[in-house]
Amino acid sequence: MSRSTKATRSLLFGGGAVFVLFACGSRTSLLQGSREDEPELDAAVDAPSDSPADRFVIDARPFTCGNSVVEGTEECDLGPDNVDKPAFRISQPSGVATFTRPLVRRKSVEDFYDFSSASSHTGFEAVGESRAYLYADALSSTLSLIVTHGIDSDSSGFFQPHAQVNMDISGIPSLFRIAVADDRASEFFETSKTTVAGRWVFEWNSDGGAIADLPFPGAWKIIVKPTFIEGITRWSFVNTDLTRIGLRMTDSLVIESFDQPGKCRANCTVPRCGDGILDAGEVCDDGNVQDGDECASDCLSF
Ligand SMILES: [Ca+2]
Ligand SMILES: [Ca+2]
Ligand SMILES: [Ca+2]
Repeated sequence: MSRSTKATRSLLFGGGAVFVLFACGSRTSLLQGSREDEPELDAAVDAPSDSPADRFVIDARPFTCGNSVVEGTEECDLGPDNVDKPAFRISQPSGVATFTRPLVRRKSVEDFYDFSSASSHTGFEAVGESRAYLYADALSSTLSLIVTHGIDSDSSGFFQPHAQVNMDISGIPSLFRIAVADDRASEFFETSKTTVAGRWVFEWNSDGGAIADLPFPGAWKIIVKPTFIEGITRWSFVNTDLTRIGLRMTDSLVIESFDQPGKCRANCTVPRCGDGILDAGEVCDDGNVQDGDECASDCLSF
């Protein structure tokens, strides 16, 4: 079998589920990288013809992301090495696993936490619920982990029953600081250079705290091991789009940060700054490479 015939057959019978219909002239892009290998194919497309049927070529060859061949609109295809590698991932041993992004506000984590009346006032508190999330301060491009339990009854009117929660947080990069300990330092405190413990008892208010100065971007893996003793019946992680991801209360929460993007995503696109996806190694990505807006042109600061 000739080289060009073999190449053609691999395109024709590659097992793909996607068919591309386009006019001649697009075909060069479909064969990107193989022009030198297949002069006959290009010549057949580019040669002028008086036949109406030849002026519009319908190409119905299938292509498949994941077959290690760059075809059609694919930017890359590394076969089994295609991988999604966004900046943050959360998971639990019992099953939940999803990519996530921090909440972003233009205020310090202390101002966002807004501690008063023995409680946080972030707007994400809920009766009987413990919540965790990553928080990015757009003024300083710094990252924090926030945990809160329950709600302030004075300001919300909701009654938080008597509750007791313990959390043991490990794997914290060693330059962290406890930015907020709600209510007091004896309730949320360092137990080593990489571990923090929370021991909270509360009623009619919330409890929790914030761990600040996490490397951003960074490569780390923080594990939050909770013990819900009483008064809390739900645990969740809050996404940047304010969706709530339910967590199993008897399981630990694993929060991972990545600083090295993959070379090719699972959908055969190349991770890059400005594509609107928060890839590993990026602090932000607002879909452009311009300064002076929500994210700097290099995606490394807000
Ligand atoms: Ca492919
Ligand atoms: Ca990106
Ligand atoms: Ca921008």
